Amino acid sequence: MRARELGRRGVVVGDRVHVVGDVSGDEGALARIVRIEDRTSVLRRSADDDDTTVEGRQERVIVANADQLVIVCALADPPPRTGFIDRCLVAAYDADIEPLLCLTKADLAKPDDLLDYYAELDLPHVLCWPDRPLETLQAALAGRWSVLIGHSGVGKSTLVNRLVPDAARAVGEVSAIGKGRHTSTSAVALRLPGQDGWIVDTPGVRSFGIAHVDPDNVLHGFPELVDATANCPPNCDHLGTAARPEQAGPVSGECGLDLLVAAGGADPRRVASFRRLLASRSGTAADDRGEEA
Ligand SMILES: Nc1nc2c(ncn2[C@@H]2O[C@H](COP(=O)(O)OP(=O)(O)OP(=O)(O)O)[C@@H](O)[C@H]2O)c(=O)[nH]1
Ligand SMILES: [Mg+2]
Ligand SMILES: [Zn+2]
Repeated sequence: MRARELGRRGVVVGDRVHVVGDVSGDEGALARIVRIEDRTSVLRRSADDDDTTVEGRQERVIVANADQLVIVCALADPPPRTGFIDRCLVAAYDADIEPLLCLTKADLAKPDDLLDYYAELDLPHVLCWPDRPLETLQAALAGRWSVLIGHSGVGKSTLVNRLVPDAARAVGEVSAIGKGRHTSTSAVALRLPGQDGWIVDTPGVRSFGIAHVDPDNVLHGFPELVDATANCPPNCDHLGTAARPEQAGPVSGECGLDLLVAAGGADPRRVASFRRLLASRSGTAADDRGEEA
């Protein structure tokens, strides 16, 4: 239990803490958390994108001290959503946590389209089949603190049960409309057997709000686009001429991202995704929250 001297500081999964009292772990043993170590990283998500609303400002710490964000995405059932993955990438780079794209249900669909979307990004990925060994994933997890994030029903707990055979995480069904049933309700950290690493299973999330991310840092979730913004006019909003509202005033030059796309140097879908995020971030459009349909 928490000691009174912690005050209002919250303890989250991944925190390293000092404990006093009966630390035997026996039934009925009682120990108190008296101190929380400084965190090396904090992965957050906000309820909404817009930091001008109460909901938007409400942010949750998902996990502390993680060094890898495993974005778990099913290739089908539920279908992959690049908007959601892009948001996770923004949050990962913002928190200085390395992303890993983990594609599950490889028995149901091919990954080619999805991987094509990330072709210009140096994003590591692993493919998982239900009936093949998880060697590649295991190698990527070895020695690290990894947190699994993904929509409900993508197979996070299924993976955890295979990686940690005595984890006994409940596994749910995906309904006919392709949505999971939010089987897992709390985050749990588990030690990987035979490896010096930990894995955190989390409940499925519907959307990944990024109101807590500084607008200037949203671009870091799109590392392949960063260089091109050196060609932008001063104070460019990167929204591009097409999206610019009438009242925004005169445009002194073209956004470097438009020039990059025109030159064939970037996937226009990634640029569009970046711009949708910027727009919803500023509260001007809330149509893409990376949610399931
Ligand atoms: N075909 C197929 N089905 C899978 C695979 N992995 C998981 N499933 C199924 O997908 C469903 C959801 O799996 P879960 O592990 O509960 O998903 P989750 O991501 O933990 O879901 P929440 O806890 O709700 O967030 C279950 O019926 C699994 O059997 C896979 O590789 N292939
Ligand atoms: Mg689960
Ligand atoms: Zn620009």
